[in-house]
Amino acid sequence: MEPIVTDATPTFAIVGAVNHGKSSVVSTLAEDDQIKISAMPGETVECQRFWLLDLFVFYDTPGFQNALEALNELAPAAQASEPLSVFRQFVERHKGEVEFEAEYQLFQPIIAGAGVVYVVDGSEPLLEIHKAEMEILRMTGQPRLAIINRTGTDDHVQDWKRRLGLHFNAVREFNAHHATFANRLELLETLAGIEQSWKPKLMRAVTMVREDWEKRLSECAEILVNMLSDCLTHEERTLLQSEAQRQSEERALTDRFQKAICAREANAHKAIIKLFRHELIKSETSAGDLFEEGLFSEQTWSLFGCSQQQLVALASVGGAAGGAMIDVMFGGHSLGAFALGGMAIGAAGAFFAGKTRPEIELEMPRNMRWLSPRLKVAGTTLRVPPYAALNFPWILVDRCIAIFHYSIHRTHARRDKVRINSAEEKAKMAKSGVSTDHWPAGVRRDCQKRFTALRNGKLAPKAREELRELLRAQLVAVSNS
Ligand SMILES: Nc1nc2c(ncn2[C@@H]2O[C@H](COP(=O)(O)OP(=O)(O)O)[C@@H](O)[C@H]2O)c(=O)[nH]1
Ligand SMILES: [Mg+2]
Repeated sequence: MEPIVTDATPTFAIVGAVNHGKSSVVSTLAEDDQIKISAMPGETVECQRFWLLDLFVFYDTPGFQNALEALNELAPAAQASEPLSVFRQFVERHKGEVEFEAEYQLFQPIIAGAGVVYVVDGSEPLLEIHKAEMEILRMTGQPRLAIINRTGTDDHVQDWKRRLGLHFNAVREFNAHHATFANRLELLETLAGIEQSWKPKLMRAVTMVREDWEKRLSECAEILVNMLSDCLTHEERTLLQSEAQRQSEERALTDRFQKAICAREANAHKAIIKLFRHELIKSETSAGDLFEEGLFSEQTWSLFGCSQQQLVALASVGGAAGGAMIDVMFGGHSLGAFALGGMAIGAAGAFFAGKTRPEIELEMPRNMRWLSPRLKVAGTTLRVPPYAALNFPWILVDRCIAIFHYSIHRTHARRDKVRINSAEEKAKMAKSGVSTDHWPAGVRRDCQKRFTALRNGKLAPKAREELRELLRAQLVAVSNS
């Protein structure tokens, strides 16, 4: 849906030489990955309007086509009391002409009052034609910012900087493919500073962009809490039809359990991606999994979540968790005394609280548990109880953090295929210290308490809010990383 923008909405025309990254800069600033970007020059043939919320308008333009000729004709603007009127006459004179088609397009928003953002590729050399472009833009008299965006490895940045400094109110380096939210905000703040009379309005808009981001982080934390609450309490039941079919029914039930959890997790991932306005991040499988490795794969369990040592430390947090865990470990046999011993977790305990995925257990109907298979009768209920593995919530959280980390670090200028490799993404998260095994131990303990409460179905609204706040603070840390 188009936001409501008015003539008073701060507006900028993104101009520059063809193929220097104009559309890429617009995509990144407007968080729009549907804008046409191409290695082929001349893809953008007319001005197109894009928005960042209802706070900024950006015109993507075709760039210059015939700057040297245009400069000759526009020279009187340098002395004119109202320079834009010279541009207006130029546009009227050349309407429909092939020679100045691009200039005709790109001057339109500027004549209407837009500020100018001139995008140059710092990996390309500075040519005479670019000097003409800069001169034309200077003559508009409109507030002007220059952005140096490098698309290749060659480095002509210093040449560009020296020259741009003569013609523009501000010059900034900006990488359309790798800019973080902080980089974007900084650029918008710079835009706000280039014209005194625009500053109050633009700074208000910048504040609102920041608030919108914070709101999105809170919403993301809410997505996590909801997913955890569903996944940690989910169970499946079925009526056992006949003893003969018990094995296949058990298999079908655990399968159903696994699918339901995976679908719930995939929904959370989708919601996060949507929150950060990515259309190109989508699953290629019908199961909706964005990772190459599924939630219940051994690789996922060895990579994500907490370390073995951290899990052992967490096993005693939150009351019954340790006991419940060990109970499940021994197939539901009551080992209360053993559990109360708490930390007496041996090799088997370490397995359950470890980096290997424990089996999904099936609960035998109470009255049948001690009967011999021969005596078990049809008509009883089979149940997969909520999955008690200690690392389970941590793996869910860690994978969501991975999706979040990927989404906020992938700018909307990227058009390459999405491929989330668990090992690669986890390594990136670890490097910036944001995966759950890098969280402060106190935060992990605080979260663990709430996970236990969630599992017991006792998470009061207050505790839920506390968990959301704990997770939100970690998302802020990821966002700042
Ligand atoms: N590696 C890299 N490539 C970029 C960057 N910005 C633009 N490009 C590439 O440069 C080419 C031209 O970009 P585009 O935005 O369409 O330029 P425009 O013609 O000025 O609108 C495309 O192939 C982009 O993928 C960048 O920051 N990094
Ligand atoms: Mg373009």
